[in-house]
Amino acid sequence: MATGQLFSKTTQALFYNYKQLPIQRMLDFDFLCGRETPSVAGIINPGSDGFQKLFFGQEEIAIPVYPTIEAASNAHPTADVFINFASFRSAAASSMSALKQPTIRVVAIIAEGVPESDAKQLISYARANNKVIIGPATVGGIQAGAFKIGDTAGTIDNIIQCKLYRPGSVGFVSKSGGMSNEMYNTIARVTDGIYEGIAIGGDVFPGSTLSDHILRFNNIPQVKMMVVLGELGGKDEYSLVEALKQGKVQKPVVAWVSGTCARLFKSEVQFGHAGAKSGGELESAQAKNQALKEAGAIVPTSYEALESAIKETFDKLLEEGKISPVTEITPPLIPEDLKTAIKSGKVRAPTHIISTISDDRGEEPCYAGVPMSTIIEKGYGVGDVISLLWFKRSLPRYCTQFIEICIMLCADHGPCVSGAHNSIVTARAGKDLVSSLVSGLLTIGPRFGGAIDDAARYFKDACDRGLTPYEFVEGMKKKGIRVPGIGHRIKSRDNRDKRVQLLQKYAHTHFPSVKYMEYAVQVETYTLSKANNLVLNVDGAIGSLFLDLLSGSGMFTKQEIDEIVEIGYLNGLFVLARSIGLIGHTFDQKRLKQPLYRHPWEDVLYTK
Ligand code: Q5B
Repeated sequence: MATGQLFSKTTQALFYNYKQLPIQRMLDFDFLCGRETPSVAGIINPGSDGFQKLFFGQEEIAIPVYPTIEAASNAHPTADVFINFASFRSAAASSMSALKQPTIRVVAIIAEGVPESDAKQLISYARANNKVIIGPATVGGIQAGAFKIGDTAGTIDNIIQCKLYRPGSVGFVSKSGGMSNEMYNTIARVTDGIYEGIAIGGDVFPGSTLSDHILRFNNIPQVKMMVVLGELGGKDEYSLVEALKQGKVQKPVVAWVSGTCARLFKSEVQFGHAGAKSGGELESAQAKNQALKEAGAIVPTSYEALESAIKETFDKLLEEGKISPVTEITPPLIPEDLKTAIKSGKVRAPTHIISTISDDRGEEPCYAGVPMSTIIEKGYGVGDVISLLWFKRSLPRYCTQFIEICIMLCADHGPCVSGAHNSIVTARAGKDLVSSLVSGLLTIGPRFGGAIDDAARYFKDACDRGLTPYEFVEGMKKKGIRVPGIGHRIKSRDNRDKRVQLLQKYAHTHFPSVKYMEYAVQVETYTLSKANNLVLNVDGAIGSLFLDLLSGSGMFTKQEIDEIVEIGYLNGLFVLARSIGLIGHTFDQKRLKQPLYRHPWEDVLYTK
């Protein structure tokens, strides 16, 4: 392993796999330390690219995302740390690929369960190429006030409590990531704090060892003493014993190997880590503690005594003048996330949208308060769903059936009408379903299919005001307005629209009153006296009958009826219904593999 510093206040990393929380924690730590640049230069999210928005203090920044490790390394040649959040299945391959990048110097592997044979290969490649691996099965490491790997040291509160936002004098290395959090706290209490802390991970074959890091700390002038937390199992601690014996470590080392309780068990014990199992006597915590002590490390009598051993060692260095007091600083406040602040009741924020018809937040979606399961179990139809989502209430069955009849009757009216024609031409131009559908829908308006609302408005106004059909039609003529709901291109007195007749028949049978429809028929009688094709059309029939439904059902107040008519709900019925036909025409053209449509010259009058 290279001697000395692994990280600095300008170190940048490439982060493998997009994990929002650990990346945000790194950036929050950066802000706390007063870093000028974010410590994450780029994110590798295999197969995708673009940007991810994250916070750097109060500012939102866009961190670039790359599909490959090569692309990220090429784009960020100064980012020399690779933080690998791949799962154990792909961690080895991605780590090897990172080690092979000339720009990458340190690889941290977070995944647990990396196969030992893969770990050995990674280690031998790293050693041969003078690179450093931290992990696998690690939380990572931290250089106080400078750089932090992923979730190391936990929450921002913990980091502040452990004073990790500024450097102290203690180099710390442990196997366990969880215990390192505990130790950061202990060290902060009894010393001037951590300079650097590394968790090497609990696997049998760690990428870098306890002694690798102790020897490195020994070369860092700012580190004045070291703390080591080993654990039973394996022989890693003995390389530290050797280094101590050979006098390679000149700074005081306080060490403890945990797992002394293993002897209380009759059989072999496996602790949390893959490497933490009581093997032979040599691998026991007692033997390792003894060997470390004999080699010159300061080894307390128990874990409980570790804190005072660290304190005594630190105080001695202080007395000897080997440590100058740290200048305390107040770290900046990390702005709280809005979501967290709202959850804790500290702030309130206005919403941007108000919705009253549906709710998808619970166990099942609700339409106007009616759960989806009720809709299915009670056999609701499309008419019921429309009444819930459009009118926000459950209408009587005869009303919802009327809605369904409207939808069925208006679903299509052949290929020659405006909407179908447009959809057909669009589909034949090779456009997709949505484009073809929308192209057809856009023809719906005052002349074609979209006269229902106006028909309802004008019939209601005229009927409520008691105008005779003559007064109404002639009044409209004076204003230059065609009566909406009257007239048809192919239907006439002698060729009545069957749809209108069916709707009228249904209403006569089921509606308590058909006052508005009768008024529309009187208007039709008058317009037919003017021209044969001025029949009550399907828009006029639906418009007038819906007025009867609204006023006769007893489900709407007068004010609500006025609002429905004013807003204009009823063209929605034609839009919804005709979508069915337009989609059908689109599929039909595609199925028939129809070529691009071109209108024939003969059908155009070319004139000047
Ligand atoms: N005149 C529908 O007109 C059409 C008059 C009128 C007074 C009227 C026309 C109209 C109102 C809008 C309406 C819905 C454009 C129709 C639908 C769905 C569909 C479609 C399908 C489907 C037809 C000839 C003479 C002129 C006009 C006068 C015409 N309408 N006067 N009130 N309403 N209606 N739309 O045949 O004196 O000669 O100048 O605008 O309700 O869209 O199947 O095709 O399911 O897809 O082109 O059913 O009636 O008649 O324009 O040549 O007029 O009658 O002023 O008088 P036409 P024009 P004048 S249902």
